[in-house]
Amino acid sequence: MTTPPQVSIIMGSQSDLPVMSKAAEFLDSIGVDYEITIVSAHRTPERMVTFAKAARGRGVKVIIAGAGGAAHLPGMVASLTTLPVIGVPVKSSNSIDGWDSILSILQMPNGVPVATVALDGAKNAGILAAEILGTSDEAIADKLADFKKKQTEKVLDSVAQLDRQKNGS
Ligand code: RP5
Repeated sequence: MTTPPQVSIIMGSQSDLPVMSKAAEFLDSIGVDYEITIVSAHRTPERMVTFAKAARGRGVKVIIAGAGGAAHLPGMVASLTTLPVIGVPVKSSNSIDGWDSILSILQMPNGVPVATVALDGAKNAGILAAEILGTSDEAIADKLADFKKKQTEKVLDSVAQLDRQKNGS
């Protein structure tokens, strides 16, 4: 029997995939299984309801939901499940300047939180999803610690390189 994916990545349209694939790439990089699909709040509302109601029972632990423009998907999914929902505002072709999707996802009313990352910030959504899983999974927490250590080292390498250039060595 295969283990169900712990992270579900959903997006409002195929056109969101270039942004949302960054969440998938991060989860791949640390070996966290996920599913990825399209669920549109406006064009497939019944699919959205079915997805959100079934996710917890299928073993999903965290939902990452991305959408652009009038971005109802993350909030509507959050209203239908007790799973944590991480929202990714997408600067889509129908966005005015991205603020429409940011505010649609960020400004949820009391009672229905969506953990909103930056505009097009799907990589951070992947990291946050892994951090949530890492609270009860030491192996994932260790991989996240390694990821953070490496990104710190990368910056320190750049600092050392700049210092060498400045000193002409
Ligand atoms: C939203 O409308 C989607 O999430 C997407 O960001 C945006 C544009 O969708 P398409 O017209 O490209 O399918 O629902």
